Amino acid sequence: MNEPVPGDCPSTDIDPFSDEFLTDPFPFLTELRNLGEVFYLRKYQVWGVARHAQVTEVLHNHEVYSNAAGVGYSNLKKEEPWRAPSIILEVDPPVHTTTRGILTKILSPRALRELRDQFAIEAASLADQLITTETFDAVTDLAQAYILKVFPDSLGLPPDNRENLLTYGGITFDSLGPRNPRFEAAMNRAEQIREWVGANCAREALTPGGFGSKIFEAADTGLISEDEAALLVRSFLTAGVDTTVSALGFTIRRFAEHPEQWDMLRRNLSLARSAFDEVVRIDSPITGFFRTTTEETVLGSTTIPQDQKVMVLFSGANRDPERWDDPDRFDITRRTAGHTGFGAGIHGCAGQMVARLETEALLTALAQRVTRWEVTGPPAISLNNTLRALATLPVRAHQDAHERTNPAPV
Ligand code: OVM
Repeated sequence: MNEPVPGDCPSTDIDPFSDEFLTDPFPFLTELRNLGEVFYLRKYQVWGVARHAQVTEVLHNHEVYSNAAGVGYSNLKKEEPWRAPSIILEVDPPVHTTTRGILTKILSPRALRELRDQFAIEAASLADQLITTETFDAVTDLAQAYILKVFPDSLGLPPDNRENLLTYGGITFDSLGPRNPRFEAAMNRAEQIREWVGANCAREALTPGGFGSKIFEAADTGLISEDEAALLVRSFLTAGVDTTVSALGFTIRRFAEHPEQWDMLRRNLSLARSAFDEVVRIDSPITGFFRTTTEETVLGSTTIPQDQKVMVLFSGANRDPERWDDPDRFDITRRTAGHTGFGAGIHGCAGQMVARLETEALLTALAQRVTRWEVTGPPAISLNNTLRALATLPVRAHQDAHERTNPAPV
């Protein structure tokens, strides 16, 4: 094999797929940023970027930094992929241009307007139910319960066995890492779920009016084939559940830690949107994706050869002190534009408007009912090669009577 020579590029033994890194990546991300504009991850023989400037530079140059070899560690052009590659994420233009165009239309703010009321109804109903329980798990009872209701409903999926979506998302995000025990365990789970996923991407499974049937309408006009429509539906199943569940879990933890921010939201519900983006910035559900160089290129002062994997650490860019004032501070009034929690460039999250709409509805319903959050037991982090999330967060949702009628003054 033709080993790349790192030259004067700093290199490191930090392992972004180790338990220690996944448990608390932030000290490691600081180290990686401090190494330089580009670094070389010795254990995996790949390059990496963790500063905001280089992360955005890579993400905005899709011609040199390609997605067609996959966004994980393994090179899909050299290794047998475990599933058919995504026709929106794991491709470059011009294929990407067509599929992205279809999703952009289906997920436009205008198309999403009609979902707002439905999300608000479901959010209010869940919030009402949760406050009668008072103590619950913010991950399973709140984040998962809500997303597994509203997202598959919008897609048009049948109501049964929706927990499989969490399993499938977890498998896919683990599969983007190296072949470590987490990857192998994911492959073992994949077999049991393949058939269910296939069946739920089919035209017959999807109720009219949902995102899924709108994708099949694009097949009816000849823009994509029937098989491609099913693959695009699969992207919704993959990307739309674990990601928002993760963000919601972190949201509740952040507000439990920062009651003054919760008070601020309660006094001004229009902050729900920026609060969610601030969580996506500071907690970055997706740690990072890879790109693959299509030619020899210079990044910072490093020459990277052709056909090399580059790990793009969204979470590093999102805490870069060169870009953000006091980056570790949770501030729901922060101007979060430019965060890379949804990626950036042509592959920037296609579903981010849905995610914002979902979380805005739930945060609003909760802020109207809950006066403060108390964490009542140890939270646990779930270890996944790519997706950072809480596995559990036991909480009490307080509804102090005096505060409910008379919120604290500013
Ligand atoms: C897809 C896909 C897969 C993983 C992640 C993702 C966050 C999308 O299948 O298109 O977006």
